[in-house]
Amino acid sequence: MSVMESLILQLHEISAVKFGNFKLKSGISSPIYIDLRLIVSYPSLLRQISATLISSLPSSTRYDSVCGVPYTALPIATCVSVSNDIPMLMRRKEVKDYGTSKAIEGTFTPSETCLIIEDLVTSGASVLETATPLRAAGLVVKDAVVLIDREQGGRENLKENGIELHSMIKLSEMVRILREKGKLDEEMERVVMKFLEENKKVGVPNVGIRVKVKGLRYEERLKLMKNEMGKKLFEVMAKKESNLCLAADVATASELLQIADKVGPEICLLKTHVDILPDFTPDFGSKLRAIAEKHNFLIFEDRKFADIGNTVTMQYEGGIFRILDWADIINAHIISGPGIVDGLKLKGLPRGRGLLLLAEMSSAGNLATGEYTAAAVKIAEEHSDFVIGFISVNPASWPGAPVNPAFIQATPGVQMAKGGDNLGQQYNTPHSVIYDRGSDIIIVGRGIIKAADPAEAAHEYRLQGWDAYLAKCS
Ligand code: S5P
Repeated sequence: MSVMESLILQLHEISAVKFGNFKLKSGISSPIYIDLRLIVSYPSLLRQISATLISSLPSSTRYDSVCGVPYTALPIATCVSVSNDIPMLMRRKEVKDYGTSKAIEGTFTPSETCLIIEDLVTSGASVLETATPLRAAGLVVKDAVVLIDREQGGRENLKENGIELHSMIKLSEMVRILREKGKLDEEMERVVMKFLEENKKVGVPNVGIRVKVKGLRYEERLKLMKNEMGKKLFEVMAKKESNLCLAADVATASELLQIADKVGPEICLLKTHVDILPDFTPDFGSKLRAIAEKHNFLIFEDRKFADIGNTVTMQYEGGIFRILDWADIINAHIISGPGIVDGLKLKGLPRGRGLLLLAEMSSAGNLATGEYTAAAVKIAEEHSDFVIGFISVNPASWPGAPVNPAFIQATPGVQMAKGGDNLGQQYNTPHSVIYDRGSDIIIVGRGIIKAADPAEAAHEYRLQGWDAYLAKCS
């Protein structure tokens, strides 16, 4: 008899798996009932389950710690931790709103990988409820291992959220083995299999499953950020109570300097498109920097570099604009691959600069979606000394969401009302961008520049952006 068969028989023996007619929590009646809470009373079985769970993982699975989904999987995770000498983390089911108000107990370093352990997966929702706060604390969650997979869409839902589900046993296999061992008759097997088949939701993933967690404050996230300019941006945001970036797309350099001075007190960041300024002169950078220092904001040249590494080093440093000399932050597409980041980093990192990667775009029909967005996240993780975050639109919807909180999300396409322009731009409100879509910085252009009083409009955007941030943190 295989180890698996023996485990299944033991689970049946202790009545952790029962056949009959049961009313489930959801109200439906089921011919099969599984209650794995009982296993704590059978230490030998608990030990065998824990060992088999770990040995059922592909050998390529890497993790620094384990975390059980409360409560049933907690003893299993503890057992795995103790017998394999792997540190364990605990997720609080009820986050205390006092004291340390920690969602995750245990010691860890952000960007370490945590394996989730669960007893039974149906839709995958409870695994996500544990993955989300782990991710929000800066941990990487890529795999979950489960004792029994009910095959009701959990695998697909988790995949949608960037988590691979490894199951020790699928429920249909379990039923088949118990039938083979004479633990249920043919009629009951038929009834159970029919029930499982009818309740199968495989292939119809419930992509709506998302879990919202309290956001970390900038002061906390600053500690996770590796790049000095990124730290400085968090500092400015916290100090000025502003997550507003002005997209200063005005007609001339002199107009730009004027609006920078007027709107300066409201913003954490000022974004330029230096190549649209007909009156650009080499002292533009130093003039803008003086205003930035006066009002304590950072300068972001929205150059959207896109070429190979070698070319962008020259575009960044040279030409008429000499962007490297005056822009604190730049951005790049990742269409050319990670070499672009290496190239920009070569010049930018020694000067203390930071880079945002374009992971998504705000314009209708753009191609920066799905795997492209995921590739941007991967490149960012690999270059977190230089990359400070992303240009994004809806980071809360990304497969690995929430994204590593070390990274800053900056979102264009923001106005007071949803809508768009007639060239494909699409707008969302400050609240929806920060609160619902999980971004950090609202990038506002025409909403401010075209307002009758840009400084007053900027003030209003700042208050709305800040309120949404506070709401997210509470
Ligand atoms: O996907 C993007 C990326 C950027 S950086 N969509 C954008 O609109 N932007 C920039 O944000 C764009 O170049 C412009 O400077 C600003 C949006 O301006 P608005 O006037 O539509 O608010």
